[in-house]
Amino acid sequence: MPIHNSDIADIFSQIADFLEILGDNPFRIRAYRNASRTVGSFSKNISDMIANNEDLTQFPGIGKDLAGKIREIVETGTLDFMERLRKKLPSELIKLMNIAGLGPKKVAKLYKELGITNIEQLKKAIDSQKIFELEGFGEKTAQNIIEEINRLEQKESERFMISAAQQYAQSIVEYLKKAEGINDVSIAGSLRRRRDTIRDIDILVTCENSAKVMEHFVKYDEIQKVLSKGKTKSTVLLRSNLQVDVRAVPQESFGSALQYFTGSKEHSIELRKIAIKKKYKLNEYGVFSGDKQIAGKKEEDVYKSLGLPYIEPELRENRGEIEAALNGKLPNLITFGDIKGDLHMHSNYTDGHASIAQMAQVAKKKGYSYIAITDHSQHITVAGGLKPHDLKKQISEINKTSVKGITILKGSEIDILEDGSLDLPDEILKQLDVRICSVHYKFNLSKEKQTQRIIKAMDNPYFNILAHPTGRLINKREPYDIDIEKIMQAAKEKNCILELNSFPDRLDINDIFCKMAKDIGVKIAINTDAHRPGDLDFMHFGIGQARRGWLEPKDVINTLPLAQLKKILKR
Ligand code: DGT
Ligand code: CA
Ligand code: ZN
Repeated sequence: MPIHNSDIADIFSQIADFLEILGDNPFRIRAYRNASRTVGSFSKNISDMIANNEDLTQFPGIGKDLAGKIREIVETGTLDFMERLRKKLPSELIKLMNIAGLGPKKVAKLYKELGITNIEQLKKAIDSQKIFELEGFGEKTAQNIIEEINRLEQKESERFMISAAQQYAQSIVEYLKKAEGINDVSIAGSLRRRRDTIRDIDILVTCENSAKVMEHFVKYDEIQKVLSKGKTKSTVLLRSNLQVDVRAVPQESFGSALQYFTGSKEHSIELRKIAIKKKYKLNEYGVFSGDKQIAGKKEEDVYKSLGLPYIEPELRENRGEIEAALNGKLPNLITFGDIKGDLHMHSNYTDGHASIAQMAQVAKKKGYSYIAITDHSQHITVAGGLKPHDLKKQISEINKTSVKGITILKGSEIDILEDGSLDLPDEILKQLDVRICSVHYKFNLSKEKQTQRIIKAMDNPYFNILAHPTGRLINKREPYDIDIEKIMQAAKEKNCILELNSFPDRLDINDIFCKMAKDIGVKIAINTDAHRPGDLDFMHFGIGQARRGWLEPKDVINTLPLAQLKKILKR
């Protein structure tokens, strides 16, 4: 495994930190800090020099002892001395050093003078004001520590919706592209895998001079705080509290770095097992046979070298994709281009903000050949739900409206009432092309009752699509208690469809349930539930999630041409 100069520098600086906490001799501590600096600013690749048997002691600042330690790091990837020091310290204590503003000196003081080894004890010491007894700990430091602890704790729990993360990431990508000497800029991590929520944004770049790119990055004007800035990696906190990591990687390692930092970790671990079987080494720098890099520049080649076809990022969750790849059974994932129409949207007849014709025009520009207008039914008064009489008016307006090149289907989003009946009489339901049915109240029924309520609704022959089937609102509301598998089985038997609602705070059903639906054989409609023309763009989030759920065009009804779609909607 190639060890970079910065890895060696990190180990020496880690040792200095440990020694400092342990109260070691200041000269020794300084020697390790200097060594870290010397190695970090070295212009040649030390791993290569050692491979060529060059004598390191010919360089200023590197004595025999240090040269020996460097050799040990290059050969083993770590240093026994560091590992031994690490064992002497409580592991929680090492975490304390992650609190920005608490360097090793301060952590050492807390440990030695107050016996503090973890965050809980640190909080107590601040509450009881005991911390002020220590030299160098004033009101301001305490304030900073508290803020930083809160931020770290919040960060553990808080995940951003993909829509927000995507927007922030996109503008940072644009900004990074303006840096001098920049080559590639790519999003990695959970955002590239299109997860519904994102903890932090990972971005990779290749460039001529990474220090300059980092300099440029930390000047981005949305930044609240620069958490760390190095030559090849920087981490910042945006004003929105979203954390962004940018890493510069060598061009010849770009593909493997992209693979590694796209993850998921579980997927990469499985890949590494395959590499080991082939007697290769796989890491973020490349695929290696002995010391020779056999792949790494391109992501495709990383997979190829392991005997695998390319695996799309959305599938990389270790949910069977590697086995499928080995057996030539990867799904032919759906793309936005497969979508022929959107079957769930609202107009200004209810809580939407645009006219029927406006929605149709924007949909037409997306290349769709049909849409369905599905305004709410009467029960949901807060959304201005339509009484049969109003819906009839809408039906006749749709009959009269024509937008060239796109068919407007007559639909409704009908409440499923508590007893499992539908909120509109059959007499009007039968005049519609598409009926979307949803649960909008009484979320707290027992699992059995809620499941029965929905299954009973499907007995109505006009029931087409179960909208946002679990009712979750990301970060706001848990799904209601239902037996989703039973509902899917019922839907399959009765030729009903489940929706994948693409609204970013819903993304309902989720990726796991998409795959379950596919396995059960129940069809999906990927809809936006747009309330304004711009919302029609949410289709991309739905597509990302559908891909995470292994969906193919044939699993999704709104990939069908209109005539075939109509047949399916007839049940
Ligand atoms: P997130 O940020 O929680 O939404 O999810 P990710 O997947 O973006 O996770 P993150 O940001 O912690 O790390 C980004 C990627 O880096 C992750 O998907 C895989 C890779 N990675 C991070 N830590 C490890 C590790 O310990 N082992 C391996 N193999 N990969 C890792
Ligand atoms: Ca991440
Ligand atoms: Zn709706």
